[in-house]
Amino acid sequence: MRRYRASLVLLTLNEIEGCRAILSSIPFDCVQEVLVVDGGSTDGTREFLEAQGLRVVGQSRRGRGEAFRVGARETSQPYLCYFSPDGNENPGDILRLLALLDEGFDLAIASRFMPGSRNEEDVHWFRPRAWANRAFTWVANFLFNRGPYVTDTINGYRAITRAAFDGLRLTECGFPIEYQMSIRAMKKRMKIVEVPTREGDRVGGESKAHSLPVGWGHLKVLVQELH
Ligand SMILES: Nc1nc2c(ncn2[C@@H]2O[C@H](COP(=O)(O)OP(=O)(O)OP(=O)(O)O)[C@@H](O)[C@H]2O)c(=O)[nH]1
Ligand SMILES: [Mg+2]
Repeated sequence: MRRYRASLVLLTLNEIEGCRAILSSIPFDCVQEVLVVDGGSTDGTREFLEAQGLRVVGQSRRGRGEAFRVGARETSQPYLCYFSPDGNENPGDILRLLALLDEGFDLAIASRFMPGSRNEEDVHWFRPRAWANRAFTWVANFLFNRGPYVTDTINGYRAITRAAFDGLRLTECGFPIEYQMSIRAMKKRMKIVEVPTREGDRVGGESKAHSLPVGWGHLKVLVQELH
C-alpha cells in the first residue's frame, strides 16, 4: 500500500462502540502519522485507543472545530485527513482523498450528495438533515464559488493540505468548521475536489450534532463570511 506524507486525525467524543467496530478497517499503513483528538470522552474511548497504541491528545477548549485545529497543531505531515470513527465514514475513502491531494488538489471532500453517494437519510422519505445540508451548500456555491459546483460543503470527512489549512485561518469552534473551511477555500479559489462516499449508519453512542444549534451556527458562518 502506498504511504502518503499525511497525518490522519481521528476525532472522538464518546465513540467507544464505533471505535471498537471500525478501528481494524482503518488503513493506518497509508499514512506517516496518526493522532486522535479526544473531546473529553467518559466512556472509555480514550483508554481503548491508547491501549491500541495510538497517540491521543485532549482539548483545552471544547468543540469539533477546535479539535480540527488541535489536530493540525499537534501533527506535522504536509497532508491532513480528518476521520470520525462513529460508523458514518467509510475508512476506505481515506486513500482516495489522499490520492487527490497528491494529484495537486488543496481540499478533497467525501461527498454524500453526488452520483454514487449515499447519505444516512436516503432510506427515509423525510430528510431534513440532507435538505438543510443541500440548501446551505447551494447558497455557499452561489455566493462564493467560481469553480466547479461543490456538492457537499458540510461533510467533515475530508483531506486538506497543511499549507491550505494554515492559509484559511479557521476560527469556528463547533461543527460549522467544515462549512467555514469549504467557503474560505472557495473564496481563495483553492482547488477543491470531491469523491462520492457511502455514508454508513452510526454504530453506537449518540450524535453530538444537535440540528437547531448546528443549523444556527452554519447561518452565522454564512453571514460572517459575507463580510
Ligand atoms: N474531538 C472531538 N470530537 C468531536 C467533538 N464533537 C463531535 N466529535 C466527533 O466528531 C464526529 C462527528 O460527530 P457526530 O456527533 O457523529 O455528528 P454527525 O455525524 O453530524 O451526527 P450523526 O449523523 O448522528 O452521527 C464523531 O466522531 C464525534 O465523536 C468534539 O467536541 N471534540
Ligand atoms: Mg456522525
